[in-house]
Amino acid sequence: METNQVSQTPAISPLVIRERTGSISAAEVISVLKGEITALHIKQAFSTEIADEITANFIRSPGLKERNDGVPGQYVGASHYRNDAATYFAEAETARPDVDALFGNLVDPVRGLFDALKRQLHKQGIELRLARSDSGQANICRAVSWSGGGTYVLQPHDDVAQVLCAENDYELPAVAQNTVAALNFYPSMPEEGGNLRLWSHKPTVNDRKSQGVETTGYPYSAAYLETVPYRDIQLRAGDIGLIDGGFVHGVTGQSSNGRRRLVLNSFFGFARPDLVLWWT
Ligand SMILES: O=C(O)CCC(=O)C(=O)O
Ligand SMILES: [Fe+2]
Repeated sequence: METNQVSQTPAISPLVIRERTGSISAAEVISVLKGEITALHIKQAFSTEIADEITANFIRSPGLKERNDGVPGQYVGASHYRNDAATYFAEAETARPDVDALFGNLVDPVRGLFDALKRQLHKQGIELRLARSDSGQANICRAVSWSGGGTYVLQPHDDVAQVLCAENDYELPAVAQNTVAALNFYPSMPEEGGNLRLWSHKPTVNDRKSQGVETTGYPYSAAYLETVPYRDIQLRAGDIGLIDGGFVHGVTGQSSNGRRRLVLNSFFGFARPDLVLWWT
């Protein structure tokens, strides 16, 4: 009993948050990868014209689907979450034309960041590439509009459990030993809410076990997080949020009328000292 209770008291890890307006730099991205920054919030990082066109393309996409994996939301693209590698990479291949079509004739800002980071890492002798298997390779991003009701449209979770517990046929589990960086571009945001809430806590395997979320990292209860300080990152369309996905985070409730919230999401991290993998 005693030890159980101890393991259920979340340890506090400080948040290092950098917020500014402008363009994201590869050097800052690498600081997140190295665990020096917990969250990087770049305001007005891409134009509202691009943001609006991506949003319009998402809404009319023939590839728009309802998630059926217990996390409420609509999406275009593929998620490795709770999928074996064969399923994920096959879905990624099928969805690629729909993901590409989100950007129409635009210069894709996610691809722009991927390419810049690839060049920067290459100078340091590090390869950046999409995760892959015999059945295909990951897409550059997936687009998601969360639709949970109540306090959170996306419940508090971490992004590491799903990587650590990815099956053997994935290249990904090695990345869970390092920072799992979660990259989010926001083409559309509601009038109110929809902010990214980041708790000062990086769960361990034992923490996850105690909460019954060992393989998913989702969702952490309000009771578990009660004593943990948090910060809200206030987002607007055109912003980028890059976080250490090992910290518990979630998306706050949003106004239900008006603009919907849309995120372009990708994950990346070191699989080896000379290899960074990128997936969705
Ligand atoms: O939508 C967001 O701001 C965060 C998304 C997220 O945490 C995830 O996809 O794991
Ligand atoms: Fe997440």
